[in-house]
Amino acid sequence: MTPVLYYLPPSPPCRSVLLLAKLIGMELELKTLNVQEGEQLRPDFVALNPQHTIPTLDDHGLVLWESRVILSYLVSAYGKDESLYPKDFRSRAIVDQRLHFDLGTLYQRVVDYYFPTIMVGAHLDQTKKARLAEALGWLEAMLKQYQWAAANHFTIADIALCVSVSQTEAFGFDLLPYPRVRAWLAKCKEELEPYGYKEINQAGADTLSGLFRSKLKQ
Ligand SMILES: N[C@@H](CCC(=O)N[C@@H](CS)C(=O)NCC(=O)O)C(=O)O
Repeated sequence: MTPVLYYLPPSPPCRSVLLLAKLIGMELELKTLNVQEGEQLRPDFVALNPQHTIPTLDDHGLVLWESRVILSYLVSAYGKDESLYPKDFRSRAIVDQRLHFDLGTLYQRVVDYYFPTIMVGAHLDQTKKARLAEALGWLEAMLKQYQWAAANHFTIADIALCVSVSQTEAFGFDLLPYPRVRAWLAKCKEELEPYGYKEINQAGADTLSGLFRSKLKQ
């Protein structure tokens, strides 16, 4: 049986899972859950994932949510080799650090700055903008270490971070002060191009950005 993914195309964490599935060449049975219409609150879905977030993966009764955990699980379960999520514990620790940085800091600051406008048309908050700029500065410093975000080869940290930074770019955030981030983002786009980058990630980023801009005008 094919693993089931509950998702919505423009959702950034869902996009990272879709990109990885294409990259490792695995099938997913996609079930759309429209969180803008509250479908995630359906009792059958809450019974599966009490936190009612997408993406949620159901792999033969193993139910996982939190996109970065889904990424590492899918590489372990379905990846052809370990390079995307190295088994060596020192190498893996760096990938995990970048994934946690994305979850708790970078992507969180993207959400904090942009989502109040998307959700309720709130004005943009300059303090939150400065916090996002600070997080991008930290990523800029991290990118000095390796050729990619967490190693000298492409890993799942690049996928998660690429979704966050490309969303920031689509929202129109000024990335000029971060030359390493811009060069790395261009490399990620090239790397993921054969795996549906435009259809999966750019299209979703543009949809969310369109929503943001429409709310900004109101
Ligand atoms: N940290 C989570 C975030 C998941 C998340 O918040 N997803 C949103 C859609 S982008 C959602 O499910 N919202 C509906 C809800 O929380 O009820 C991840 O990376 O999977």
